Amino acid sequence: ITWRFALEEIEGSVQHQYAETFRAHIEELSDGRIEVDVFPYGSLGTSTQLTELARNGSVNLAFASPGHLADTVPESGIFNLHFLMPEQPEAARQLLEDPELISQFQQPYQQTGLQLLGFISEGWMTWTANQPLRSPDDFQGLRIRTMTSNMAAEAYRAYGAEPVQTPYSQVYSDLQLRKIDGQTNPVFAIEEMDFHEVQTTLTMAQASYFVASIVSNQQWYNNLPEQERTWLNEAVRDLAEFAWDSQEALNQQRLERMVETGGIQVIRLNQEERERFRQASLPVRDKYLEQTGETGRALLEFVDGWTQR
Ligand code: 6CS
Repeated sequence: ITWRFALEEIEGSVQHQYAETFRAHIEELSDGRIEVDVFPYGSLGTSTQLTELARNGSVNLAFASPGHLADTVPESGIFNLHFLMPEQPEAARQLLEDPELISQFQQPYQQTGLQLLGFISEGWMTWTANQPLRSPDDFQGLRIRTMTSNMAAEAYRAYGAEPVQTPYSQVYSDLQLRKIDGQTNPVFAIEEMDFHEVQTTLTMAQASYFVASIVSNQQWYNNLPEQERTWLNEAVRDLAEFAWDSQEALNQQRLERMVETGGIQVIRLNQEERERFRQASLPVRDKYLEQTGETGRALLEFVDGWTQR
């Protein structure tokens, strides 16, 4: 038996490390009966296309980042909101693993033919440009590339930017050709996609975590023999801690590498600077509620509750 697992990231990435570990774990649990075929980003298409492949069953498993997915599953757009998740890494990890959170999301995912298996974080989103981005003033008219969903763009429109929504594979050349001024991603991704070659400055605002969902085709999931479904759920649960630790390590290593090679200047915002962004980000929550209604309100309250603990 072979399970096909599609990734939104290239070899060596957080998603790739996850998938390779998942593959080994499933093979072990099933005593070699189940093999996992991993497809790194590239041949199968953009994130949005991967989601289509998961919905129509061409692949069994896929990563689906809310930054792209929110146009299909509006509720998932909550992860595009800034200054919402708990800032402490341990709290953020526990929130993402909370079965109550997963179950609140289940129906919105299922409506599109996807079974949500879990969330992982890939670290803080950072901002790159050819200038520091210390306040919303620095964002005025900035053509910043965001992931393709509207919610992903709204977060930056609120700062005064002119977001450009494009697939991941297009970002490097758009930066190089100066079609865009900046982009936003976790550190590891900036390094592996070589964005630091075409950007001078990396600003760390700790405004939002990059969150990805792990999904499967819903019908495939429902039709799995019970034993296999158990292994699948077990593997996702068992890998949660690994996922968190591996993204932390990868982000750390690659930041050091970029700084050492003089690839990019790093700026960390202080609390006062962050507060200005937080204030500017708040109206985006209403946009989220407009698109998600009661389900969205419940999710927002749930996440807020975690943050205020
Ligand atoms: O920026 C993007 O589009 C992509 N970034 C990461 C880190 N993972 C997948 C996503 O598609």
